[in-house]
Amino acid sequence: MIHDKIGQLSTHPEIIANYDLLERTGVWKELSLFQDEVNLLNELLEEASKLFNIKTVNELIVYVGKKIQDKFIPSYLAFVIQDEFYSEKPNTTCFHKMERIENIIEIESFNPYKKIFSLSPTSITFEAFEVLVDNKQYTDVFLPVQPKVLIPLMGLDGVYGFIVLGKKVLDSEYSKSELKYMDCFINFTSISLQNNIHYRRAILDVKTGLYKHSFFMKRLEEEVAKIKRYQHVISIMMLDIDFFKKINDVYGHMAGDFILYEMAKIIKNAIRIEDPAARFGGEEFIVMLTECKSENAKIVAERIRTNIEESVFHYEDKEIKMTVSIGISEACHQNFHQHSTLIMQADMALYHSKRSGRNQTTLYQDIKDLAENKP
Ligand code: GH3
Ligand code: MG
Ligand code: MG
Repeated sequence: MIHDKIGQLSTHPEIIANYDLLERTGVWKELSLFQDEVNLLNELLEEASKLFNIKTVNELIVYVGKKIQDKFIPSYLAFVIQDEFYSEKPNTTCFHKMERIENIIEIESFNPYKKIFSLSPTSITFEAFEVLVDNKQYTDVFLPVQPKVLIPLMGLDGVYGFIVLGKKVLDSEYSKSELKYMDCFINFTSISLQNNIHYRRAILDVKTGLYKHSFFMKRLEEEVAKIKRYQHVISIMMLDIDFFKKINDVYGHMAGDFILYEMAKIIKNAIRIEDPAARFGGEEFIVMLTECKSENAKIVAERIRTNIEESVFHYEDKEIKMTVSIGISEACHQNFHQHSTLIMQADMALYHSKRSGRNQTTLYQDIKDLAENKP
């Protein structure tokens, strides 16, 4: 390494004999600056390989937050990131004195900041930012974190977010070299963030934030393969919104999309975090409940169904009521089914719910004989 070479050279007898000359001509100083730069680049390369291996946005925020705080000791630090692409409201994470704190920055929409950083995609002091934006509504929101510098997180798609550095604990200014280091470090952070966001976009449905059909099917196949080997049991819940077409016809497609998003929220809130839920098709959802027999899946399904039935969806000035029909199938060690059969059975149960008047849950088990006797 260059660093080691400089170290070895400095002990060479001829160099020691001419030390004064090297000192007077400034060669030593230049070499030590060069050495510092090499050290910094090595540190950044190490950081890059760590950053690129981080799997989630949350882990990335925690890692980068710790690094920045260790190195620069800002009083406050905030991350504003729009990773939930189906919502305009960005996610904000704040730190104070090395600790994560409750959010103290309230931003309703990321769009104005997206426009500002698209025009000026580099780090900027807060004072310059205030002049550039010239609208207190968009700048005063940062005052609780005593902002000094804002650094955008840029990617192929434009701005994904930005970091707000609060003033230093010791109140000194950020030096040029600190800001230069930060720029490189944040460039790597942006690439990692971009990878994370694009991966999520590849597997999540844009209108609901639930998994896409393709990702769900892969997970289902994997889980089905484990059933026999590990004596697992899984249930599949298929949901279809009742008379959804009417919503589009009466209130328009945007109202329909809003209902899809709200339904997805209700479904997600009712299931365990490890159980994948997906948008199966237009207004159909599917959930895989792992280690869950169909009787227990029915309890979850009924919770979702009644929650939807009792909800009033407020879209603009309209109050909309909805219901869903649900079908459930189960596979276990003794009663094994391939994933395609499981889906077909959940589908049959769902259509039984539809035919029997909608707004109800059916277990495939309960209609099995009926279904098997069908021509
Ligand atoms: P049923 O109770 O029998 O399920 O009736 P339904 O009206 O829900 O069923 P149908 O299959 O006739 O209509 C589904 C509708 O879902 C038709 C289509 O316009 C709508 N749809 C599908 N995808 C989307 C979407 O992404 N957004 C909106 N707004 N509507 C969608
Ligand atoms: Mg349908
Ligand atoms: Mg429907």
